[in-house]
Amino acid sequence: MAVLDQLTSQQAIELESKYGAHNYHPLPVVLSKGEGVHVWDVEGKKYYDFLSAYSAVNQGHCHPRIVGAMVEQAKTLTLTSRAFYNDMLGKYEKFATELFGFDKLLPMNTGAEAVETALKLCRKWAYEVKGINENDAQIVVCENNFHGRTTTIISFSNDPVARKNFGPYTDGFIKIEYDNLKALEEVLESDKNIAGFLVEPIQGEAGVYVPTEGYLAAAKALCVKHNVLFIADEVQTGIARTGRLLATCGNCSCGDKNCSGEPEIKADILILGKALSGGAYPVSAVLANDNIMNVIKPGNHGSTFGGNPVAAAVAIAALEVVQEENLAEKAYVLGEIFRTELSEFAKGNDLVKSVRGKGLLNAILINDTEDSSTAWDICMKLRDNGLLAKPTHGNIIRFAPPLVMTERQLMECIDIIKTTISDFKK
Ligand code: IF1
Repeated sequence: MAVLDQLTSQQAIELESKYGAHNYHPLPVVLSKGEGVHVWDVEGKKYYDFLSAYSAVNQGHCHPRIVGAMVEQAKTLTLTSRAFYNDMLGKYEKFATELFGFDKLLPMNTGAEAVETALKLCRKWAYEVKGINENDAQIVVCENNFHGRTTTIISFSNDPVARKNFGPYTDGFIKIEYDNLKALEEVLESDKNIAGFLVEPIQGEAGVYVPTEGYLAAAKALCVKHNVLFIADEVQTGIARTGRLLATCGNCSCGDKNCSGEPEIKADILILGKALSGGAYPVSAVLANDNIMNVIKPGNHGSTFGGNPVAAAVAIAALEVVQEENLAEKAYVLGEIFRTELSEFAKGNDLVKSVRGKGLLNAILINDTEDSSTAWDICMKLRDNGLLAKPTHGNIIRFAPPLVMTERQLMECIDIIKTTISDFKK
């Protein structure tokens, strides 16, 4: 068999199983093509994608505008390293900082790298601006967080699967309950060495856990009171997914009318990834104002690929698509329809306990024990019926389609989901 011969699904799965590390347990479907809200497997079967590569493909698969920008730039200049300037990075930094309302951007590649960057930035600020004694800084994080896979990040995870036997762990993190203001207040009042509070506006891995209304704004106010940096990990919630440009966005300059009425919860440090490139390329970023970002000096931090011209071109195009196609607005409207329809359905179906989410980041809770395979088995049936979704911890199914979906397509998908669950036999 030549290396690039066309494979069957079974052959592709066998190759990965034999030659690849077993760090994933994918749904058995082998994809070879994507366009908009659809993906196709190697046998040519077409599916609706309800994962969107964990919310990276918000702009839809292979968006021609984004791919066009990538190809054009790839033919011109791909990488200079940051040892030299390139003529795309500054344009991207200006565009993105103006859009999100920050003075500066630090470019990285993956979400975890951007989280690491934010943690380093927060600590350095704590020593050099806030005046915490060296090595004493603490960063408050939430239970059931997911921020990535590096050694430091898993040090403050409480998922045993992600953590066990990867120690020794990095110090300097205090874990409190998510969505618990009292817990945050207590820790901020009892410890003078707190530099930052790192939080996901909606906890994705924990099963699309939406905090109580007002929690984030009140948490931010507590941070302001105690001179602690509010660090928003919007790697997953960011870039229109939850029906606003950012989940922490309020009456800002993004032009999104669904923001009005909601308070803006302006992060001190904003972490973006995933959809910043529309899934075409690994692009992540940390944004902050000068009083924070200026603690970073040459040599303190960097990355060979971070800020490369292809990444810059791709990110500009990806953000332009979000604006021009009103993706925040679409996610808002479609999300309302999705939750209304499925909540109604859940009332008459024993298998679905409830539906939750914001915009097009939603999940249904399956009525079964946490360790049963029901959610997985339903996802297999959904696959058979042409819709791809993935179960997450504790019998929850996440539904996060690309935001470029039409209302008609969404109704068709809701129909597939309802029929599949109605017909499901344990
Ligand atoms: C995997 C979940 C999603 C993230 C937040 C940082 C990162 C992520 C809030 C790191 C990444 C992913 C990675 C993915 C599974 C996944 C995920 F199920 F674990 F929770 F999206 F829902 N901050 N999330 O959600 O970004 O380094 O991966 O670019 O396979 O591990 P990354």
